[in-house]
Amino acid sequence: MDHQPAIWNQHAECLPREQLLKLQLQRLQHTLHSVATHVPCYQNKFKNCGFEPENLQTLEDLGKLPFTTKEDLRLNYPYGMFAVPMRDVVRIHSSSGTTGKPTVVGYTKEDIQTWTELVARFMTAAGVTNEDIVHIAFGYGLFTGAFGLHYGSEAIGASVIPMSGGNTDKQLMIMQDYRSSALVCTPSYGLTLADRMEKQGIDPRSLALRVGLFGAEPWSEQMRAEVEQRLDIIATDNYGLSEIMGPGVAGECLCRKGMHLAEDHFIAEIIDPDTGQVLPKGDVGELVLTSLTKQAFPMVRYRTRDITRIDYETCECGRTLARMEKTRGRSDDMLIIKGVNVFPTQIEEVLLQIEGTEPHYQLFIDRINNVDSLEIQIEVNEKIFFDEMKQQRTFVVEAEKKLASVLGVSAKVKLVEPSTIVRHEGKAVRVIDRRQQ
Ligand code: DLL
Repeated sequence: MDHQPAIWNQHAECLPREQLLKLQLQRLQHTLHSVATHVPCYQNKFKNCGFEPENLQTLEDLGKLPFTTKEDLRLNYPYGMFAVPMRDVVRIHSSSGTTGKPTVVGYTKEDIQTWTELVARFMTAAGVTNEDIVHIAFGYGLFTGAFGLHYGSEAIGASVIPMSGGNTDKQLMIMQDYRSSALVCTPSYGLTLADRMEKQGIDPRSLALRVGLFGAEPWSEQMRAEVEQRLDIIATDNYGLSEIMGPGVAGECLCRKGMHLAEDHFIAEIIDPDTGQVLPKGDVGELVLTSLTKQAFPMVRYRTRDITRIDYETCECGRTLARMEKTRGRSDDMLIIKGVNVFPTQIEEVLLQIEGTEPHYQLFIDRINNVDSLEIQIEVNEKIFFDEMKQQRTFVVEAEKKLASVLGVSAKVKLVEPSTIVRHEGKAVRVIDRRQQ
């Protein structure tokens, strides 16, 4: 490594493992007490397996507790999983749920401080300093991406440009004029910016941009190489999910050999997604996370559905925190389209509300000029299919509007004749993902 950046919190990020495990156990006991006292969902879960927080003597005992899933969050919508009264909650964010209702998460003042600290950590690890001008091109709103990186940047003392998403030409103008040096967005939006720059004849070397902090969607090493070459930057990866906090759960240092997990705030387990068994260290499986310091929305053994592997070797950068590999997919059917989480079941629900559609549909996902596109082919009844063009058009526009409002991402609707979507004997093949990450 030719460049050794500062460490944001040397003590926490380089703790000897023995001390880290001790700290995890203390914090875990505290978290279990909190949820057992304040969250009925956990009270029931613990009662059903005869568990009392006092019984937890070692970190391994955590493996005896039941998992928490998105379904639990759905059943307790909106605030049922909160462990503090609303007067202590200072922020609410949310992300897509498996059905119509989103997942709602909350933060206390201290939770926001922890979040800020953890984002500042991985941004520092990626080389961001108070000299940087951080250009945030995530959408500000219920999504955790923009606010998370915003607070982290401010804590570092960098100058933040809260640009928000979209409006690519304006992004480029600001990037040129304001001399943005660190770019924050999804990797695919990074490539969209590169495309537009090429079209406008902007030479990336004429910009001040030097580093990119990309996250919120899966991307490959090939894609990283392309982003780096076309934007003339160093591209780093960071991972998180709303249920656990948002960005800040894990992030790469400049060695870029996996994302350092904030293990002093979360316990990571890898399980076999089919059996739920905890797998030995170093195996590939589904990541399960338990929060250790969160107050408003603690999570015990949350199934992230992300498939990965964890490396416990100390990194060349000196951090002792374990590193998670780039995710290798999901153990459920969630899709990430333009950085937005989409479940096929959400689409099904919308279609069920539209008269004239059959319960047969297929999603085609492509990446055209580095932008994800979603086409939904829907079987409709004969009447609609053979309707006048104008009526058909109205139908399509209505369906697209409804889908966009529920999914948070636009989709092109194509109507197909009854019985044209291939029927499979086993599971229906609903998703044809033609993107190459
Ligand atoms: O995407 C939080 C985030 C924002 C992370 C900005 C990083 C940067 P959700 O919208 O709840 O939260 O989506 C979480 O996105 O379970 C993964 O499947 C996927 N994901 C997030 N980061 C990465 C990444 C935010 N670096 C879901 N690589 C997660 C691959 C990622 N997948």
